[in-house]
Amino acid sequence: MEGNKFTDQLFGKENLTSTSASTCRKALITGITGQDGSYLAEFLLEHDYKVYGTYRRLSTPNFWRLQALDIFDKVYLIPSDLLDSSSILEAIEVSEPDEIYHLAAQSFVGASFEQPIGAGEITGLGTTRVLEAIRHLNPKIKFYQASTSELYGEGNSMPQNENVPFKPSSPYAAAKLYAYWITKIYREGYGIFACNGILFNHESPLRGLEFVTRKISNTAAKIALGLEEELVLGNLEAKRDWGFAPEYVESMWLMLQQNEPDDYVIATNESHSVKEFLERAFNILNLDWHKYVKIDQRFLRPLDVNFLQGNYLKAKEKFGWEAKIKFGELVEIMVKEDLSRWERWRRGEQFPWDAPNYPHEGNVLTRSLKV
Ligand code: NDP
Ligand code: GDR
Repeated sequence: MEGNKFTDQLFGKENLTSTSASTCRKALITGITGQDGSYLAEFLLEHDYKVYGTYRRLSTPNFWRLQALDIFDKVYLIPSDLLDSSSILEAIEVSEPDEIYHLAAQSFVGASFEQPIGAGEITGLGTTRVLEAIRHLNPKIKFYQASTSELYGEGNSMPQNENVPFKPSSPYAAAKLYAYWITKIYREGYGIFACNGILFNHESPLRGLEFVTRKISNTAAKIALGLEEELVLGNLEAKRDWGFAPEYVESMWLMLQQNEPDDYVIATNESHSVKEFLERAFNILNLDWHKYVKIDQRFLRPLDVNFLQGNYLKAKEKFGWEAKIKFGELVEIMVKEDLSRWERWRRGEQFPWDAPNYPHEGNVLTRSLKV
């Protein structure tokens, strides 16, 4: 098998405890339809895994990311919902995985203020449902939990590493805190090989449109082409440690290849504000963002996290992971891809892509988004 160039160069095969991934191992990804799920599926396929993924039955199919990466026909799909334990049991029984990457969650922090109970049920308890299924069916399955920098919350010491205490600031983060601890509890209590990847924000052209980076890259591209007139945002001062998603999913895999299960921060150790993202995105398009951006209280959260920056030294020392694509290049990748998509759309091309079907935010109503 030809190894993945990025991983082989960066990490060296000597860091891997098990095989060089040449035998056909099986992985189950919960949330394979999401940004990380689809990139991880691509990565694991490149490493000769047989890849299974869970998806929710929806009235309209949502496989555009798998189609965009041209792997839709290469993965096995299993219907399953985190609210339904029996469907999780079934997914594990059907796939008999060596590794489970638990990525499924209600992942939008803003929405967790609107649906706090769902956040707890899906993002929190959903993790226990998967771990319980592992405990009952096969405790030898390795488990990756998608933990998050949101655990650190507001007003913490910085840059944040694995020893900084958590102070969650949203229902999402509170649910993820529960999931973080239940992962440790199953590791220490039942000997399950379970790892928390504490990943800081990671973005890509496959990012959901409600997240601020893709909202900016997509709307800026439309403005440049005369398809949109303004971009309405909330807190421009918030700072995040933004990396590139395809690099981050590799760290998930690396965590599960170590001798012992552990928890790791994955980040770039750089922090930039939403305003800096705006500036960079509009500059790439030769536009002045001040002319197009409006601030609306409706996009402010009841609580927000204003500063995140991750110290990933442990992951670097343990398995050589390091982000290559930093802020400036990340913005450029996203803006150029959204621009190219809208240009192709104007030419009448059809390809897997979410934006044309996305509702205009002016049409979306919630308590905080009341007009
Ligand atoms: P996405 O929102 O793109 O994907 C989330 C996935 O979860 C989708 O496949 C979604 O399915 C699925 N899902 C949602 N609710 C349920 C449910 N009730 N039952 C089963 N599946 C469900 O998120 P990302 O790919 O960006 O993130 C992956 C994970 O990593 C999430 O847990 C997120 O919280 C966490 N994380 C993400 C970071 C980031 O910056 N991206 C940083 C740190 C952590 P559907 O397509 O049907 O909606
Ligand atoms: P985040 O990402 O909350 O960090 O969670 P998001 O892109 O939603 O917000 C980042 C920051 O930008 C500010 N902001 C806006 N956000 C959105 N979505 N829309 C706006 O119009 C807007 N204006 C300003 C926000 O207030 C915030 O401060 C992401 C998710 O992927 C989580 O699942 C993951 O755990 C964390 O990253 C790490």
